[in-house]
Amino acid sequence: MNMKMTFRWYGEKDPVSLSHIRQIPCMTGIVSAVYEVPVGEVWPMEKIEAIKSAAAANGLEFEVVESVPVHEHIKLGTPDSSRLIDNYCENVRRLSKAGVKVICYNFMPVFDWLRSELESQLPDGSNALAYRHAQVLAMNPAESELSLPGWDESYTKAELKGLLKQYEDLSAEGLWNNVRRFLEAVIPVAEESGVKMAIHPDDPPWPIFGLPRIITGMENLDRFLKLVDSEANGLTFCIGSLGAGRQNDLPKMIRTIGGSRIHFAHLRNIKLSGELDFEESAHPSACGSLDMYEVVKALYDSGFDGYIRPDHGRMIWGEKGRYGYGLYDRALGAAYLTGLWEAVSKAGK
Ligand SMILES: [Mn+2]
Repeated sequence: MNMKMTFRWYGEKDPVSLSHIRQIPCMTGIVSAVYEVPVGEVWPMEKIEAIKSAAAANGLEFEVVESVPVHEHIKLGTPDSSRLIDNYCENVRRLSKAGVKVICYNFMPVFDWLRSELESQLPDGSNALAYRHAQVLAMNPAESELSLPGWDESYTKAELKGLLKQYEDLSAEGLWNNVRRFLEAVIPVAEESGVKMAIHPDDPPWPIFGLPRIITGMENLDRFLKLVDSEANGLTFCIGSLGAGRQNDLPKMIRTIGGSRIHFAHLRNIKLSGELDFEESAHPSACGSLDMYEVVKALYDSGFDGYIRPDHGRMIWGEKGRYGYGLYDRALGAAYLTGLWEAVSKAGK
């Protein structure tokens, strides 16, 4: 079985260069996206090809996209969503033409992943992202200045308020209906194109700011996979997201779902500090609350042959950069995960 180790790259503006990424041992490729096109529009082929060429010039593949964002109107199911879903399908076709095999996306209303602190100090002097529920409850989502990598920043405050208002009438069941409509259109195109769709779980896996969240745990993942029962309808198994929910037994979930529906794994560790509080930690099991060995073993035993990437890292050694997406700690994470995979796969022979 062939796991491929990959690394997220935010394009030419990313302070982490491809020439540095290629020096991480056993790195096979990058995970990236076209960032300059507004959400909902079709990505120009030359922009997709440019990422591929830049990666190839550094000996790296570009087989995983994270993300092709889903327009809010698709999640809301507004009348123009059919046109937006058509555009989404066209992006799947174009990415397939450029050799992309897996597309990661999420279905979280308005806000992507959420943390309350961007530079939480750890005892060793490094800093990391943290989520403290009491701080989140105190935030006003329409006024907050918080911004995290990957968020759609194109909304003005007034538009954001309008969007939050539109969501007031959408229940969790409404969101389920809209994700089913999305899958029923996109998955057949993915099948034809040889692309695997891999939804990212909600992070954290519970509702925030009164907005519904549904990709949260075993029962809902099972329901999601059955909406369109195809290998092309799969998961990004992000353990830092799912693992924040104490009820989620990650190795058991991986074994239940099976490797054929997990196309991409985000492997990082978190330290649970309260019922709904956690901070991000270094990747090794000893540094956080998640058993990374058992997760990797469950992936291996389930026949997983997709892509793995280290996920958010701490900021260490004085590095400045995108929160969670510096070079050094993610590179340490990649090396650790490569070692775990080697150990598990050699023991499994
Ligand atoms: Mn993730």
